[in-house]
Amino acid sequence: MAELFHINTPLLESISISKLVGTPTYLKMENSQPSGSFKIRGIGHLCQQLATNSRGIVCSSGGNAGVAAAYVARRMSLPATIVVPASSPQNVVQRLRDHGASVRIVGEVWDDADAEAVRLSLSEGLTYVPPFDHPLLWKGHSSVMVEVAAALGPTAKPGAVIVSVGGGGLLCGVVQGLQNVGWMDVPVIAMETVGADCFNAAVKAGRLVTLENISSEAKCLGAKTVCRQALEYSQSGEVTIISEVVSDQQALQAVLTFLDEERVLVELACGAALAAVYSGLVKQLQDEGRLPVPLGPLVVVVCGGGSINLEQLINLKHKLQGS
Ligand code: PLV
Repeated sequence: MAELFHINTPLLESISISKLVGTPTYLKMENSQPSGSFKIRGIGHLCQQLATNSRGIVCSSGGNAGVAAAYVARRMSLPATIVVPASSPQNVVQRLRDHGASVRIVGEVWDDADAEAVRLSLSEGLTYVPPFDHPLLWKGHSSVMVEVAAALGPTAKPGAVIVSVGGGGLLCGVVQGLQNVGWMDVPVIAMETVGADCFNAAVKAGRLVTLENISSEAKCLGAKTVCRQALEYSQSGEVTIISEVVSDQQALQAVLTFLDEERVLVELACGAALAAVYSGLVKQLQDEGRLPVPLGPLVVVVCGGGSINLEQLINLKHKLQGS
């Protein structure tokens, strides 16, 4: 069996969130992956399938996919080139270099960096590693739900699973994981921020929508177009996907509350998922009859993310809250 790069992360009950929401709430701590986010699950799997005889990999990323790709490439003794947009913070670029990756900074948003990564893969004969749109990524990500099912045991079933959506890779992986464990009747709450809401726009329009720009500060949710599979799952009727959008302010408040209550720092992309509980959205969905009352245990995928440190958190707070 191929070596795994990701770890089986803890599933922790949050007493404060459980109290707030009125149902036991479990945090799947993907922030504790070796690369700091869930991305290593899918990227590890994809690289093992596609890159064992490669002369090197090239990955486009808002940050976290790149760190996962650089980590995996180092473990596989492959050279890695990571292409990031100018919006990726310096500490992420430094981390990529610390993993031995060569970093190119191209364009303003992920879509620009991706075009360059595709070009490089063709011109240099490198294996292209996409951050969210590939069946091998979704298969790798699906292990997150298999672990949740094993940790909760055969008698428990979640009332809902909450995830953040950027390009939709995590969402597709979670849906496949639900399929694998026979939980297709568990609704998924898919969270985005205003200005990085390409999935919500697609769901509303009933077709893929390309955003004009990414105005959210949650740059790691900043793909302009969601992957087709995510939209197809939402239209398929096989699974209920509730698409919701929060403001950057709500995502930031969630990051701050999570830091205070759970003593874990995550980036804004992850704050979008946490805002579903902290901003009262779950309660609102129950009031609207879109989630049952009482609700079974909630599972929040704490997707993690390294695009944050104390200084950036303080800057974001100034920018978004004016304090
Ligand atoms: N981030 C991607 C895409 O960026 C990247 O390159 O790292 N939570 C965190 C912390 C993330 O970094 C991402 C994706 C997501 C959630 C959303 O995952 P997705 O793209 O699979 O929906 C532009």
